[in-house]
Amino acid sequence: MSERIVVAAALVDGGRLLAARRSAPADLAGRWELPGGKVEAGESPEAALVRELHEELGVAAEPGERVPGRWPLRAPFVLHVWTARLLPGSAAPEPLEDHDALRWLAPDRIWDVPWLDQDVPAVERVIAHLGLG
Ligand code: 9L3
Ligand code: MG
Repeated sequence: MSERIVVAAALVDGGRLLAARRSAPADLAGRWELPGGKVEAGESPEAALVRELHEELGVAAEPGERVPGRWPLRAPFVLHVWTARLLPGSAAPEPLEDHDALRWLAPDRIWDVPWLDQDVPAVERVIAHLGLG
């Protein structure tokens, strides 16, 4: 079976990382993630990231670079992470679908929230990659 990529954003603003609390599905609800979703057929990962951030958070964002690494999710999905920033004039993020809370986490607060198990190693890599903390 071929792998399917789920893209997630390390969205950073003023040195703080955005975390989103999932409201669905039930087994993931209440846990925090880097927001994003599945890359659709014929779509680039960067385009998927921009689309997902617009759909889920109502923001206009710009992808930066890929954070090295790949983290297995439920097969056939694999998590890839990209840095991202809000474009000037973007709306502030709001939890429009799949989330019920958002937090901008300062480096010393990043482990205050219960991240999804699969996101923990990705967040560790984000911190190292961005030199947060
Ligand atoms: N997932 C895990 N960590 C993340 C994201 C964005 C997604 N940071 C998992 C949750 C779902 C699957 O990937 O099982 C697809 O994500 P979505 O399309 O429901 O956001
Ligand atoms: Mg999603």
